[in-house]
Amino acid sequence: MQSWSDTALPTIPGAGPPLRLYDTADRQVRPVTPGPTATMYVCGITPYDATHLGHAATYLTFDLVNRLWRDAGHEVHYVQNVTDVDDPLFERAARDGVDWRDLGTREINLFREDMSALRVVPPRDYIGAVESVDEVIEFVEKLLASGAAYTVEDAEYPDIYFRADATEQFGYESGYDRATMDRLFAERGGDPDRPGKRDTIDALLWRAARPDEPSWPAPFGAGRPGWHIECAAIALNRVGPEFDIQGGGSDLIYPHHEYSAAHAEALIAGRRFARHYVHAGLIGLDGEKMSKSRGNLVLVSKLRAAGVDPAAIRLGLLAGHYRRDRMWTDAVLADATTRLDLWRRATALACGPAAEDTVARLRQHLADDLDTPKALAAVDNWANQALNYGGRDSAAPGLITTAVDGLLGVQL
Ligand code: 5CA
Ligand code: ZN
Repeated sequence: MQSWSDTALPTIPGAGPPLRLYDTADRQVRPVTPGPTATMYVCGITPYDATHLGHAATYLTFDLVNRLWRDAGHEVHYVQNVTDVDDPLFERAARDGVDWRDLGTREINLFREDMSALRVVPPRDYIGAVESVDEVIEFVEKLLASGAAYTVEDAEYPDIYFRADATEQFGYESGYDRATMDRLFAERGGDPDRPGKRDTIDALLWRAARPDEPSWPAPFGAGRPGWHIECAAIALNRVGPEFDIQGGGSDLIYPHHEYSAAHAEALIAGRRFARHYVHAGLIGLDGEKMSKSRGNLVLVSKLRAAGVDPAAIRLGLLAGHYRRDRMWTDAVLADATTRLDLWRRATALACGPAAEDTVARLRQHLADDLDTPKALAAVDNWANQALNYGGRDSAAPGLITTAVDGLLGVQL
């Protein structure tokens, strides 16, 4: 499906150190080592409601990765999905008396507008689950043929499941013990009590057709894709095994990314699905997790409609480190607005202190596991110097404007 409008990236003089990121699977910060074309897959939205600041924070995190790679001269093959067939969509559509496809289309359009306003560099491939059903069918066939998948004995609804023990390394991505897996599997959309499963944590690959649910014909029986196989198929078919980064919020560490990796790895024996598994911390509101089910969402579109500058939203979300769970509060937005004003006043000056060193530090901090608090502080420092003590470099305000635009996506 169509992505959103592209954002032109300026060329920034100089170069920075190579990017290092924390890998959830290996539990350490280590270098990301892309080839000439860097590859990234980030889990996209389930479009039954508007983009909130938690989604935005996750996409901004990976937007920084994209910008750093481009700054380092890489081409970037960035893929993102849209889970446009799933229970929450049907439930919301039924509640509101609309067609689930229309609901999805509406929310995807709003998401595109939000991403464009936030100046998030669009993915090259933006792929809906509906568009990728054929790919999923092919994968399920192969998993059935190899014995990694099985059909439950249920004449009415012969659902297909994936054996959690199909790959030896299962569990390496999250590193969770069995008790934690059991708990999170039940909490995050799994069905441990489904009769006929060999193991309670075997995950759904193909849900046999039910009345009043959309379904697609398949050689193993009509139905619709499970969640994890959708991302496994879309990623593997576009960026292949051992792509550089699999990304998403930390709520996806288990089961979603564990099973996406396991499904794929059952098909690509011996190779790892992604080289780095990178997870953004969760954004909450005033002490509570922000989620659709709790109804405490701060929507990007609402903030925009209220006249909040998208650059201030970016700065507010980047003020905390991406891996930390953090709150969105009025104070976060007020601080971001003050900072934006500081940067704008300083870069509007005709001259300032030399900026090369600040740009070097900006690149260094970002390359160090996206240390945005330090990166923003380096720019604050330059801006305060410029405003308080002046400077004679007439190129400096322009250089800062370009670097902040290219690396942080903040337009001054
Ligand atoms: N469609 C699936 C992924 S395949 C899904 O999780 N959709 S979602 O709409 O629930 O979330 C979209 C993205 O935002 C995911 O990467 C998710 O991890 C992330 N996300 C959701 N809630 C938050 C939050 N409160 N803070 C940070 N990121 C979040
Ligand atoms: Zn996903």
